[in-house]
Amino acid sequence: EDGGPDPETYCGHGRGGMGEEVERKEDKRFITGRGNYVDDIKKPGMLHCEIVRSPHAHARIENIDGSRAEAMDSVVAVLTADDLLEHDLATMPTLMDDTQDVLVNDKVKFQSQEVAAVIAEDRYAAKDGAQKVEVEYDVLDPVVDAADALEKDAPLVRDELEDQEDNHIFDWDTGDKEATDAVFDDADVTVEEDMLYQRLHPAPIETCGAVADWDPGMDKMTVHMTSQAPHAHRTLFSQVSGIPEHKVRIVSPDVGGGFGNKVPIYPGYVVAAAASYVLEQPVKWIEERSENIQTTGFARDYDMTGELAATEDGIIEGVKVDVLANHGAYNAAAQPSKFPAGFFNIFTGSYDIEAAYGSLTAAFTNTAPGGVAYRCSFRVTEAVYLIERMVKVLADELEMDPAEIRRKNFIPSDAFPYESATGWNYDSGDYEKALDKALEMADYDHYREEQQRRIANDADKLIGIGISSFTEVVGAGPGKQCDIAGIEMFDSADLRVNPTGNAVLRVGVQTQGQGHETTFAQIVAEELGMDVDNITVEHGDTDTEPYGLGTYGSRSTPVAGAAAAVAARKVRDKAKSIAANELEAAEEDITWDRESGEFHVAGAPDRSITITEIAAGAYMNHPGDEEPGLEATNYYDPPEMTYPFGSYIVIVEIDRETGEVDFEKFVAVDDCGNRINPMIIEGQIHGGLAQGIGTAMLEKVTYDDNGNVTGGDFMNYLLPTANEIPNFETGHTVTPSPHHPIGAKGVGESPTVGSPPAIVNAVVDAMSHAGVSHVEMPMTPDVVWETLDEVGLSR
Ligand code: PCD
Repeated sequence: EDGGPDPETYCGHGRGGMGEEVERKEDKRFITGRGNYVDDIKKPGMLHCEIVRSPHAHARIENIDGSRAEAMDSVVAVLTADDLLEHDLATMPTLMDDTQDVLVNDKVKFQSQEVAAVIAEDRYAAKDGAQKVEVEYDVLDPVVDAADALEKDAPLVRDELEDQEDNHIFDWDTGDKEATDAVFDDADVTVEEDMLYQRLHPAPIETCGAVADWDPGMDKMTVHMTSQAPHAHRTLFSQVSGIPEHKVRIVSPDVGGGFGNKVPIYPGYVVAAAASYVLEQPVKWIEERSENIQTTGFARDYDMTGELAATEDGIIEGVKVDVLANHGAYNAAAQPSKFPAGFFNIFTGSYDIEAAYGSLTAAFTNTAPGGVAYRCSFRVTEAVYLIERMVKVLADELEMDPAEIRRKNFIPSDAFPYESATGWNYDSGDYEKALDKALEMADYDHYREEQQRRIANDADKLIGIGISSFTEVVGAGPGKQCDIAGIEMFDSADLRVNPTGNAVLRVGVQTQGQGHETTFAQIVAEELGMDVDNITVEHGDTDTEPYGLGTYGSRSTPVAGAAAAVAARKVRDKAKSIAANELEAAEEDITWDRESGEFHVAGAPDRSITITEIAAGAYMNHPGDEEPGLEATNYYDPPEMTYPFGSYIVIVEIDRETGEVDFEKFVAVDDCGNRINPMIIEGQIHGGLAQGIGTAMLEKVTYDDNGNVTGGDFMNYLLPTANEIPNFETGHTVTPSPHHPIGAKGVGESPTVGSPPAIVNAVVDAMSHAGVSHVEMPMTPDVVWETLDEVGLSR
């Protein structure tokens, strides 16, 4: 009756349940301009906050003079670290146990760091005021590169920390070094490649912002803010401010994209709250684009060396990786506490590899803090890039077809649940099936022939074919393994059915565009036999929603989605007893029919009752031995994570004269287990592939030697536009998660995780006959042309 992971049970039944392409409920307000974002919040007497930022990457503050700003008519206050110190708000904890200045107290550690704040009656005055704040700096030599930062005489970024004598943050390792070394010693073949996963920025359309409103009458702080994790932020806010948690309300209204950027707490939020507390008026802080790129959580910046050991016929026996991670000026990477390198140790990927060893060193530099999980379940993206690139390097070394070598090494579909060499428990997978489907969709053999033909004819345009057969790990908890700042990563759902037969589902996760108002309603529709239009999904208000850890790491479906299904089943159980009462039958004799969504007396299908009639019964004629009402709550701690996977095939054409790369074909086959809404999934894939293309072809946050951000705006940090995005051909296979109540896995991040190696593999593939083994991202035309030129392929 419970459906469980068996995909055959689900078919939506015309009520908008599982698997139906229900139109997104939230789009009505989005496309009619009725969205409600933080900057839409306007409160009576609201003031505006502008942050004064350091032009230097590394400098001691000698003096701050705010008098010229304070003298302006509409400027209400100028705040510095001294003012915050009075309220014990000058620093805040990061999500990785470090302490970050809210406003710089002594030493600036990265360009554009927060130095002072100007509060004014309108935004223009605040901006004008900020320009009038005079700060004297004693400029110091910065260090921006992680390798340089670990040199002996490097400038010390964190001299305020006791016992910190260099820029080293931590060393981490995983796997069995000895066993892996032994495999490498005996191997027929070994390959090695250096690759940088460059610094990226998540760059959501909506920047970060907050409206803080301290109510001295209620002793209550309400903060509307751009949050991917409202409850976790409430707990942290309470800890930082000392305001008891039940007197803090975080509201995350509509969020214009998160992508991991809205998981950390930023100084701007705290400044707005502090200002509202001191001035007893609401204070709004909204970031500009360049402030968002230059100061809020960046992603990646992993400098990796990968190695594979294999037999002559291409069986991979061992993998090794060494990483140098640039964490910026603070350790604020926002990983689950016990995972300093996130889930990077999934780097054995989709392959059954005997031995694996990984090591990593993290360093402080004079750059913005970060290392957030940008469309990435905590460093999975870096791990997938590493292994999928290395498999291509090995295939070239052995002159084997990259599809063939993958097939040889896949974890076989009957080996699940599978434990990897670094200790991950994969729930389910059928990697060969997804690859076969992608090969067919891509017309692989044809393009291989075409590639050879072009080489033979010395054609002006080369063909390259890239494959990535990735596996992800998404859906953190389990609580025993995963926590954020000590709070276990469970999630929650609270379902209340009204007397008239419709329902409200409240969840602890927070949508940022993913369509939860639709898909979560579909889960309930499926499990209760209710029409999807009769279910409203609420999120993002800590005063009303059950506690949850928020949306990132593609965890909403695996964790809160499971909670929603379990809550609905609890309601269904209670509904049975009401049905028995209404139908004057014994409860044991009541069965629920998934297809009709009705409850009936076993053996007498005509004696049936709908969930709407039951809802009325629950309030108007409840059975004597039950409480009135019809509702249930579930806090779901997943037994394991889920492991979505897929195979992507990218076919590029490279112009030997200009180095320009054109996408000839882009095939993406995904498997996220049972699918709730195929149309929403398709949208997720399209968006994520676009971000993968940005990663591979265009995006990089760059710094000069003085620590100036040279890629800190959209003129220099290039996002892909419709012009750069090809037509995607998507496909899917369905391998349900055996432990998820509805057999679903996450999918939101798969395309961004899986596509960059496929794209790089394609570009390399076009030139590998001439000896190219790697091209660094972003593969702009100049980078590609230089590579062509080095191997004598340029025109
Ligand atoms: N689904 C379905 N089915 C399945 C799965 C899934 O249907 N099987 C769907 C759901 O329900 C939703 C979606 O799809 O609606 C997604 O999901 P998931 O995978 O679970 O995820 P989530 O949690 O919800 O979300 C998250 C993600 C992330 S993570 C990111 S980045 C991104 C993505 O999501 N972001 C975003 N996507 C998106 N979209 C949009 N529009 N926006 C945004 O912002 Mo991180 O970690 O944060 O970095």
